[in-house]
Amino acid sequence: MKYRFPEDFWWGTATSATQSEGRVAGDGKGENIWDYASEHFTERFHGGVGCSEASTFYTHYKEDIQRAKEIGLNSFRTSISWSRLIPDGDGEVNPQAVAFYNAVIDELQAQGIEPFINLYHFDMPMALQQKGGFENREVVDAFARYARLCYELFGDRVRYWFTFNEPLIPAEAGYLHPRHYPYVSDFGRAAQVLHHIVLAHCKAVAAWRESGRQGKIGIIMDVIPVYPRSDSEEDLQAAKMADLFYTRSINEPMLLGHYPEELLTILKEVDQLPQTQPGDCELIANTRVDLVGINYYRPRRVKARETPLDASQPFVPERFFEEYIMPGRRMNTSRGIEIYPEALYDIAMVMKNTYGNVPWFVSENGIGIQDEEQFMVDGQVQDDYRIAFLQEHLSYLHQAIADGSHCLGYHMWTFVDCWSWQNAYKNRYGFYRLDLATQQRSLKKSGQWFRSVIDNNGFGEA
Ligand code: IFM
Repeated sequence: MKYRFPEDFWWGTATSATQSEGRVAGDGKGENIWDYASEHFTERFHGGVGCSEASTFYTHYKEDIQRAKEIGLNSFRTSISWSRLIPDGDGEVNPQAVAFYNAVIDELQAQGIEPFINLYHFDMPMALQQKGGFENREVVDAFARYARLCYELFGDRVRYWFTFNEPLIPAEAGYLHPRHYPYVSDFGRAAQVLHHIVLAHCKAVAAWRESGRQGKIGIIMDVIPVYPRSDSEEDLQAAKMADLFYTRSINEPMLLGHYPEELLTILKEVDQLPQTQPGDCELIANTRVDLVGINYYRPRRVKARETPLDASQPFVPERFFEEYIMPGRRMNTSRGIEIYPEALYDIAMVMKNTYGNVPWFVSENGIGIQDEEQFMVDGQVQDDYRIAFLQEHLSYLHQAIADGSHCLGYHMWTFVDCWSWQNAYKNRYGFYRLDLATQQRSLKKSGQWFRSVIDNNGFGEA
């Protein structure tokens, strides 16, 4: 076998509550920002399709977990919906949610699949958003209470916990470059939200440690590695700034225990520092995770700005760089993003050399394709492009492991085609095709291929 992976490698998939569960009348779930936005900002979703139409995991979890077993997954990540468990975010617990998550966890375990459970995947309860969401420091404590409750209810069986998925995104997409509710565009507010998310993470980690339970606590980071157009001083500086604002700003507090000094200096100069309280820095400095998930989809290519942004305009990090469209780049045209598997090796080396070779795994990687039904032959999507994508990414990951990076697994986004935050069901990512009209699932060719990879713990002729 050309690419054989370490013993006990995690082969799995990832999804999230809002993107997969769906809602059922009388389920006791409270509204979150996505339920609200789906109803009030329909035009922001592809085809006007909101999250209530997510792929019915709430009612089909048993069959879906059986399917996961059939393709051999040994681990499966999803999230708990905060507003399903605690409808107003900080009050009474919804017993139906407790029963549902218990059933999911028990079923995964019965099938020999390790549940990886994340606490926050972009889904602020609406009642707390009305109080300011993560802009309001009180919500940090509400999150810590929610985390503690999850550990008490499910921590006897769940051994792998994650506090946040892509913690930069709720700040960036909600408050800077508006794609998520509340659709704000204000760097200072985004910085405040980000700081409170960092604190919420720290408090949830502390609550886990205090629980004294066996298991690991981690975080799932979204990494978009930055590449400069050239080796010129100006392009290198542009890349440094993009990396500082969009990667190091969150990776360093979460993984190294402090914000980058250069970032704080710039934010002070442009008068955009968030409000902090005594003790915040110590809390961040004293928090460490056991495990890191890395979501990787695409690189970011930048160059020095050719058209300066007016300094009198509201501050945005793009003041220091602009996107570089590299000639000949390989694109996934459905999503309009570059395909660059080599970056997975580069990320793995950063995990090894910058982040102390902390144990990590690929927690998301995948390819969203539009109109996949065009590749259907005899009822099966022949997604050879997805197999090629997997092969390429896994081969770079394999090399990185051989070169000493402490990677423990690979989770594909996603299992059954699920709802996306803006694109709804436009681009499909799953190993299983979802027929939206009937909710039927059918295995794609890539799912069959992944099964063979798991069976052999690797792939390729030697
Ligand atoms: O759907 C998202 C997921 O929620 C977070 N990471 C990227 C995925 C694909 O766009």
